[in-house]
Parts: sequence; structure tokens; C-alpha cells
Amino acid sequence: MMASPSKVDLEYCQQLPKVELHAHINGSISPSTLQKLAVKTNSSSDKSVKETLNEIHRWRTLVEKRERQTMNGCFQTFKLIHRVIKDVKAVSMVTYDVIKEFASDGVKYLELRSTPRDDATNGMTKRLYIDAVMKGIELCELDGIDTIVKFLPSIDRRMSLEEAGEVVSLALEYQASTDKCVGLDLSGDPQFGDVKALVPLLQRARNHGLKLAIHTAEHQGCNEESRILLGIPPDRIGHGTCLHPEAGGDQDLVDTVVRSNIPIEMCLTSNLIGGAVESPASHHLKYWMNKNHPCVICTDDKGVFSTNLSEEYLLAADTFNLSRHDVWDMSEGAVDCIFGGETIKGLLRTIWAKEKIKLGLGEAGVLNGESL
Ligand code: 6MZ
Repeated sequence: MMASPSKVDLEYCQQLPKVELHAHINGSISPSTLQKLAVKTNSSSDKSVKETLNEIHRWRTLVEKRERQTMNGCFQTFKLIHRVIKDVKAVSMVTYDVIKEFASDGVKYLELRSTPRDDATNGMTKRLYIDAVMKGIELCELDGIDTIVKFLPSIDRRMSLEEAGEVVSLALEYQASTDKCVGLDLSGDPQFGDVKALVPLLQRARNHGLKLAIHTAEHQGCNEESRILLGIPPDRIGHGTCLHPEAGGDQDLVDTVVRSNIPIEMCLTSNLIGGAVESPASHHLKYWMNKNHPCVICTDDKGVFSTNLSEEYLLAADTFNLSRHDVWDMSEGAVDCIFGGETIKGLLRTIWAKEKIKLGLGEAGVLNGESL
């Protein structure tokens, strides 16, 4: 049987102009960047780094087969990656490579997030870490990579109040001195940390104009915590897997998200591999799409979960039987959810309008004269 011309396929998803709003830099590291590190390590014959790279490779092999893992496994893998990305040179290199890879997947606007780290043995401080990310972004600009990139420093839930305060102060400082730092992310292993204590810091950041992307309800049993975080309120929600009653959440949480119209960053493969959802069909994207709620398809950690944004769009389309027009609407709708400001939104809308014509999508619901 011939495939229907209007069926969503990988090529269509690759051609689609896309916005990526939930990408952790170190979780996005690709096998080719790891390979570069391996080559460097071979020359320095550092055994422990070599072993760590092998362990990351073993994880990738399981994930490539789409074998379901655990959240603990994911967080162990981040720790392994941190062990090999331990100086500012490596941070700039990963940032540069990650941007280039998103750009070649058709991402026109990218918000990267990353947790500033200190590493005394390599002279790295949180400030130098952010500088290294900025350098990676600037090098991409100099090389003419055609993707607008913004940055959100991350607070890890396990940070002390003092450390989290340092991240907020740095984020505010960089927001004032560059146009790249547009917000703040709260992430980290959801099993740990007292987010209640972080709320005044997050509110301070928001009051000073930083947008907040907050991971919440990644697993069941955190309704009270979600209630507290939604009270801030965040400008976008990361995952929100278990906000709705059918997934162990509460109706009042859903009502708050709907009332405040807070977009949700949806990361299908991440939730499947990490075991947060049972199957693609049970992913909460469907629940929120049925409500016409703003949902943005994202990768989370394209390296750790062996995916890319086009594949995530395809997975959503295959799972929920979305038409080319539905998929287009999702990518276009993501523009409304960026933290980069109204001027950039206008610029992106112009790009989307041009790409729509190139893709042969005419009037709404019509592709090359065929009704979808
Ligand atoms: C919560 C996550 C995450 O910051 O070193 N991170 N936090 N849930 C997730 N879902 C799977 N995926 C990644 O990138 C890695 C860090 O991002 C956060 C974790 O804190 C992880 O250590 P960076 O660039």
C-alpha cells in the first residue's frame, strides 16, 4: 500500500521549522561530542574518564533499543556526564555542538538550560561556567549558525539555599548585561530537595523579570509540592506528567494550570525511557491537547534519550494520529511560548509564514490542494 501523501513522516518533521524550549545542555550531548572527548582522553590516557565514557556508551546502547530504564538510571547518567564535562573548555564545546545539532534538525529558536557548576580541581566556578555557555553560543553566532539561542541557568533541587541564591544572582546579572539570559529553570532529581524553601528565591527572580520554567509533577505523589510551585506561578511547566487526576494529580492543579494558561513542555521519549508513563498512548500530551491547552514538544535530553526534536514530533504524530496540519499548528504554537520577547516572536512568525509556503501547506488544512 502506498503511504498517504499527507501522512506525517520523518522528512516532514525534519523540514518543519521548530522551537525547542526544554533542552538540558549536558543531557543533550551527542555520541560524536563524546567521541571527541574520548579522543582527547586517549591522548592523555586518563583511565577513569575512559571508563566513564564507556559507561555512558553502555547506557546509550540500551536506550537506542528503546529499553525502558528508571529515573534513577537517568540521574546516574547525568552524573557520569558531569564527570567528563568538568572544565570550561568542555562546557563551551558541548554547548557549541548541541546548538549546531539542533540547528541541523531545523530548530530556528532554541532555549538551552544548564546547571552552573563549581569544579575546584579545574578552576571552574558557576560564573565561569555561565561564561563558557555564553562563549559556545557566541561562537555559533560567529559561525553563522542560523538559530536564535537563549539561555536559562538551572537551579538543581538538591542545591543548598546559598547555592541556589548564587544561581539567581548570576542569572539576574547576566540578564542585565546580555540579551541571552532570559529565565531560570528549576530541575534535578524530583525525589530530592525541599522546593518550598526555594520559592522566595524563585519569586525574587520573577519579580525582576526572569521567566520561570519549572519542572513539576514528573512523578506521582507530589501534589502538594506542585500546588506550592504553581502558586508562584511559573511561566512554563516542565513535564507536568502527573498533574491531572487520572495520573494521580488533582483537579485543582489542572484548574490552576488552565486558568493561568501555563504552557507545558512535553518530552515523550524522556518520560517513556524514565518510566514516568507506561506507553506512548498513555502520555499526558493527549489529555492537555484535548483541552486545547498550549503544549510544546521538546527533547529534554536528546543525548541521554537518543532522540531529536523531529523524532519527538513524529512520535507524537504517530501515537495520536496527528495530521500534517496538526503538527504544523504545534510547531507554530510553540512560538507563543518562548521567553525571548515580542520582537523575536514577530521574527519567528515571519520565518514560519515563509516555511509554510515552502512546505506546500496552503490555506489551513490544505496541502498541495488536497484536504488533510
Ligand atoms: C529533572 C533533569 C531532567 O544542567 O548539567 N535534568 N531534571 N528531570 C529530568 N528529566 C529526565 N533531565 C535533566 O544537564 C543535566 C541536568 O539537568 C537536569 C538534572 O539536574 C541533570 O543533572 P545540565 O546541563
